[in-house]
Amino acid sequence: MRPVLAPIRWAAGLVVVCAMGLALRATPAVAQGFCVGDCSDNNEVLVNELIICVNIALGAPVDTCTHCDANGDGMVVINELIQAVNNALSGCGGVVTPTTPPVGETPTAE
Ligand SMILES: [Ca+2]
Ligand SMILES: [Ca+2]
Repeated sequence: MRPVLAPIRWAAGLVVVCAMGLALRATPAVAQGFCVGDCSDNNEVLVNELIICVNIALGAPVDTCTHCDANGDGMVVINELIQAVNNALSGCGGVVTPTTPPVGETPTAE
């Protein structure tokens, strides 16, 4: 990959994640006793923490911020990025177990 493409790839990924977070805006999600995406453990998710999570999803080491990895499987995938974005938008106040909608149902906004 040419170096000039890396920032474009990163920005495109962040835009996609933010758009999905807005589309699926839901109750704040806290899994495993921590707020997903809250790398600094201060009960809020900031843009720099979302960037860290996106970077982990793109291949950075997960130990950069283990709070991006909601299920502790050593990877950060799209649903975890969405949780982090939702927590950034709505706060870390709720205690909700991540769920997957039943087959045939689509997530609803609010
Ligand atoms: Ca934080
Ligand atoms: Ca994970």
